[in-house]
Amino acid sequence: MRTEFKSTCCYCGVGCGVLIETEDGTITGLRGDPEHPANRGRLCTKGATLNQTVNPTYRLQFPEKRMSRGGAGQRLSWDQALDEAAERFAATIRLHGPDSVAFYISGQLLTEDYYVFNKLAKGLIGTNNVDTNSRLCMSSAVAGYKQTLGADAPPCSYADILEAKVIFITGANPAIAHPIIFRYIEDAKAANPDLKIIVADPRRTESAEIADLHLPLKPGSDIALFNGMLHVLINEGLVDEAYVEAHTSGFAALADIVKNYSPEKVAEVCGIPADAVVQAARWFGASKASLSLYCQGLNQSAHGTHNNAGIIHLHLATGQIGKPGAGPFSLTGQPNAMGGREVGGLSNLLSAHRDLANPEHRAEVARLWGVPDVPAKPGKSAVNLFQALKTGEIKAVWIACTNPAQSLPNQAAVREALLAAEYVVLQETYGNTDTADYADLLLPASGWGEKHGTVTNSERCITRVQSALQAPGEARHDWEIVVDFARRLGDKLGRTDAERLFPYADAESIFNEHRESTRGRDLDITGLSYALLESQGPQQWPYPEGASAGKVRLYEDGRFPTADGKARFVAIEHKPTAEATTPELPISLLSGRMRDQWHGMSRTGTVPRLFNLEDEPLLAMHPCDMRHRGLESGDLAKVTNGRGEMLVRVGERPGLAKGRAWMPMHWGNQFINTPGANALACDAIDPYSQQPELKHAAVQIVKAELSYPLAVVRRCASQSEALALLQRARSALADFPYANVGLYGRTTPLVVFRGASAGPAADAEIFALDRLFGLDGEEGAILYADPTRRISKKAIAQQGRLLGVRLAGETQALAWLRQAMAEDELDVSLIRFALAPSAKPPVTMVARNIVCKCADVSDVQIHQELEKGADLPQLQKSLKCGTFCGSCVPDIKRMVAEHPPSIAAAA
Ligand SMILES: Nc1nc2c(c(=O)[nH]1)N[C@H]1C(S)=C(S)[C@@H](COP(=O)(O)OP(=O)(O)OC[C@H]3O[C@@H](n4cnc5c(=O)[nH]c(N)nc54)[C@H](O)[C@@H]3O)O[C@H]1N2
Ligand SMILES: Nc1nc2c(c(=O)[nH]1)N[C@H]1C(S)=C(S)[C@@H](COP(=O)(O)OP(=O)(O)OC[C@H]3O[C@@H](n4cnc5c(=O)[nH]c(N)nc54)[C@H](O)[C@@H]3O)O[C@H]1N2
Ligand code: SF4
Ligand SMILES: [Mo]
Repeated sequence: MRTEFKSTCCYCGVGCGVLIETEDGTITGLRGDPEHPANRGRLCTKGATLNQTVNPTYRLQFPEKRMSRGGAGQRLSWDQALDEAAERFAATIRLHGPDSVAFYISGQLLTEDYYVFNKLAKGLIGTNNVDTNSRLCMSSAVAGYKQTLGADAPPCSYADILEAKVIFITGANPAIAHPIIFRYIEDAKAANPDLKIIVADPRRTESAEIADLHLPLKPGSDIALFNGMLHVLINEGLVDEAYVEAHTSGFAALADIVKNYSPEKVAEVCGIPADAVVQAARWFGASKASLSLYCQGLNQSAHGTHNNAGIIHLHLATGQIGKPGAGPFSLTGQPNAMGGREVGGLSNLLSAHRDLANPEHRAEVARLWGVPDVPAKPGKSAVNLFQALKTGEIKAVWIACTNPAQSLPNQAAVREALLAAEYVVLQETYGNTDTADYADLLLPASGWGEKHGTVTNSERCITRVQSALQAPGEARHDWEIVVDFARRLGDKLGRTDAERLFPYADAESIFNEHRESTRGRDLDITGLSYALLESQGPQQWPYPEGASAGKVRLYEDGRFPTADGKARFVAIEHKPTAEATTPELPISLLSGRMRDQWHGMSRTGTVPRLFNLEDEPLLAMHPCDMRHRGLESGDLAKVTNGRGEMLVRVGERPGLAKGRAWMPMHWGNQFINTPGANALACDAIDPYSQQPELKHAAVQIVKAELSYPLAVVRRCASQSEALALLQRARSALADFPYANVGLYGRTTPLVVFRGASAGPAADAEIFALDRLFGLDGEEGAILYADPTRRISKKAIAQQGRLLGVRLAGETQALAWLRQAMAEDELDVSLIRFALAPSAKPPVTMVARNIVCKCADVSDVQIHQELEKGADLPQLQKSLKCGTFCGSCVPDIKRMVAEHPPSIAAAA
């Protein structure tokens, strides 16, 4: 029987609703939930391919004990595994005290999962050592909101995007990182051509394409820009003095500071024209509704809290807050970073936005939980937590739903810390993340589509997530694992209250307890229940008992949750990046996201078509910086600093100013032979939020003299076959100084390997590669060799179709070959071209352009359907193009309009 379940996309903080269709327990369909307020049926590429991540190949299915780190695993029962973990944790706590253990969890857990982790550490064990990957993500936004507005609450809603007259996007690239929000920005621009969009980003990003004004400011110089804009607002009489007077404090002190931030001075500090600063300030201040959207470009900085304060100041000074289309809207990164903040899932927070430093708050939470007290001593935050593991101050760590051996900065130090730890538990959905190599005990968790509970998105909207699928093997829900462990640990510690503290039989009873903890707080959700969320759909907080709707907008009355009810200006000054560039390290390295990959790629990295945009990490550089180093697009470069090094292919990006380089954060040891961007990233932290400066590191870049390239493309019969081959192929990553492996393709999945070495590869090495990819046979083999140039190529065809190609010494054909194989176009007459030394495809091949990137539909396919007389609705039905994010619908409409009526249609 076919059933549809309501859930959410488990990727970004937009929090799109999805409908999962199943038949007899297997997933048969997926679509955007037309009734979900976040997306109204739309999905981006990642959301639209979630069904393709439901593949058990790399899933952890049973608890597993590792005899040595990275060594072979031994299957355990859940009883054995949790007893062992409880014994190890109890022994450590008995010997070294509660602060010798720690939990490092994630903004991708559901609220219920998060709640019990927090209670386990702070309520049962008595340590505040529970921190999360939100420390790498939202903690500066939390601290920025609290310093200025008094509480951690994004005051806006997505609806404000459509009502704004000026949108200021700063330190965010929503076209890539929050695609459905970007669709709203496009809609707003289409509906109101007078809408002014300003983008402040050191790079000319995909989001900057829509901007009326792009400010390519120097990395880390945002405070100077914001203070400079405030300077202009004051000088030009654009400050809303009545609002400042009635609803804020601290303005005079900041006004005094910004006297020194003339547009000319700011132009110098930020490296942008003075006119542009004035223009941005005028637009922002004179508009009826100014909305700002910001994310990691502000947060991931050693002065991230003040970056956040700086943008919020502009709203307070002009009264652009608490009204339609206006406000400082911090975009949340992870799907439930908001939920984590709500339950106090950081080492300095407590349930329901309470502060650990506040004795009353501690007493309230202790009362709610029925424990004598919660510990006062602040816990360790992410970077410090791993440093304490290294020094032995913390001895045992429980990691859940995050991959620190890739995502934390300064990987050499992080990996040393993990090796030094006495005991590492990893609670994961997948067994093949980089952190898994450092675990002593692996616990299988249920994942997307399987889990149930609640999540909160960027606009404070809570959605009930239903479980549609059975988790594979013995995987269990995260909250269940925690509750079971907590009871066993309580037992071993001789605590009689563990059963009482963790009585939950289902996620709903955890939600109900969390709900009670919010009573009377700014995020009061006492009016919500699972039943209400199910019958009436997602709801925004606050939603107190007796309410009939949540709040779309906060602070409409100008009252703020501070002692005097006034918002605060903070006296902030420009600070440079934590690490200055020097003649030895002259390039500022930025890192961030690509549209189709998610963080460490444990899920998106199993879907071939999500590699079609880029299947190899690329370091983007300015053409002058490249020329200066003798680099051309496609060359390999070595990026180094005192923390580490990385070999990476370079590409030209004129949108990047000189002296800057950019690299995606996604690739780690599962796909390349280094830990990736975080081998180099800087671990300096913000003093208030303790968020590390992941966005900026000073590096040197030199040409890597690896003149001998190798490549393999191998067609697979199914996704599972491709994933199995990909796993085996990972063993070859260590064999070449430069190497990467990944997937590619549409209906036909491919595995693609690239390597490079300084001199020609030995015959034995090449043969080993052939064998690894199943290309060592003679049958159907086509060979090409040029021994003088050490070029050797081999293709294997079966039944007139290319099965795989290995190129050594010269790999120019790789780009088109991969494309042709993915489309299954290379018939026997063309196969010989596969071995030709040419970067160009054979002339008889049809070149195609992808029109719908979400459904991966090309112009050729659309023309084929148009020939049959299809119109837009029919195209949407047959090819699914234009049915996801909708951004290609205008292009498809144009193609329909331009297509001559076919004979079939005319008849
Ligand atoms: N496709 C995809 N989407 C994602 C994710 C993903 O992994 N993949 N992850 C999600 C998560 S957890 C997060 S936190 C968000 C992140 O979302 P974003 O923050 O929007 O994305 P990033 O690419 O990390 O960085 C945003 C921009 O900050 C700019 N930037 C760097 N330094 C500075 C600076 O000093 N000042 C200014 N003004 N800008 C600067 C970068 O050039 C970059 O374009 O994305 C979420 N969405
Ligand atoms: N250089 C650089 N580094 C960065 C950033 C950057 O911009 N530049 N951005 C930072 C930011 S903003 C973030 S948010 C972090 C993200 O960094 P991570 O948290 O390390 O990223 P993920 O790969 O999403 O890790 C989540 C893990 O949880 C697993 N998982 C998924 N669902 C479940 C589940 O339901 N239960 C359990 N137990 N496990 C599950 C996934 O398989 C995955 O391995 O990276 C940070 N690191
Ligand atoms: S915008 Fe894309 S990744 Fe983000 S929640 Fe929506 S579908 Fe998922
Ligand atoms: Mo994030």
